Amino acid sequence: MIFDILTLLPEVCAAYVKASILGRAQKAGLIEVRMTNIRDFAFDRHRTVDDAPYGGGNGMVMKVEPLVAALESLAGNPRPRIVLMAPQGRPFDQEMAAELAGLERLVIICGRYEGIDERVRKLAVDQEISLGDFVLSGGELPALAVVDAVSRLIPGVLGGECSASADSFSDGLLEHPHYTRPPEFRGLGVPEVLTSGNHGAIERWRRKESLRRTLIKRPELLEKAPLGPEDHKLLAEIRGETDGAEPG
Ligand code: 9D3
Repeated sequence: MIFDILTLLPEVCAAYVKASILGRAQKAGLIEVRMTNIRDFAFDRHRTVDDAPYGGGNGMVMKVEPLVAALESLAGNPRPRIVLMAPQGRPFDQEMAAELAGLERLVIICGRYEGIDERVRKLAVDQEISLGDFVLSGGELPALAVVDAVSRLIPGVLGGECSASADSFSDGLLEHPHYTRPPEFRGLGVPEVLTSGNHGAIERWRRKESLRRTLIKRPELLEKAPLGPEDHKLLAEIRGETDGAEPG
């Protein structure tokens, strides 16, 4: 899969790609993450990419011409999907990641300043994606989050150590607690079942703790999660227990 990130901070994006699992995936030829510097498509002597808003007001707006020229520099047949990272977009989730992972190419526009000229949206943008309801300084971190989440779903990107389908959220639940050595730390031990060697009991415990965490921290996820009869039994057990010790 080929990702094109249109940004005013290509070095920031490149550094993350290089230092992360994405760099390995790129070396292995599984993905390609390309950066386009929007400023390279500015047309004046000062390489201007922003301007004051029509109608007045604070802040600057990203100009339409450099952005559209940058988009048009990315040849593509068929035309790739073009998404804009924007606070008013649809909140990103694992389902969107899975849908995007089915594409051969994805173009991601990162905004800076107060926003982009609305005509970019009208002319070129297929989809707007937000990372959530908080204010960042630009779309670069969200774009990298999308590239990361989508890449993890491409076969081979996770080096077999764990498949993305075993991840939290792929089954709609939060993950169970994890433990590794030492067996005791500052008076805190490890649940006995995990050292019992009883793999059936371990699986049952993990499923139950996944359900417990989801019930306590993100109860709304339980409504969408595909639950079986065994899960409902475990949930009934959990609801019958007095000790629900999980930090919110
Ligand atoms: C004072 C500025 N804004 C009103 C709250 C508008 C605004 C414009 C541009 C706010 C943030 C930004 C830059 N953010 C993004 O480009 C962005 C973003 C985000 O800020 N939060 C969550 N997801 C995203 S995706 C892109």
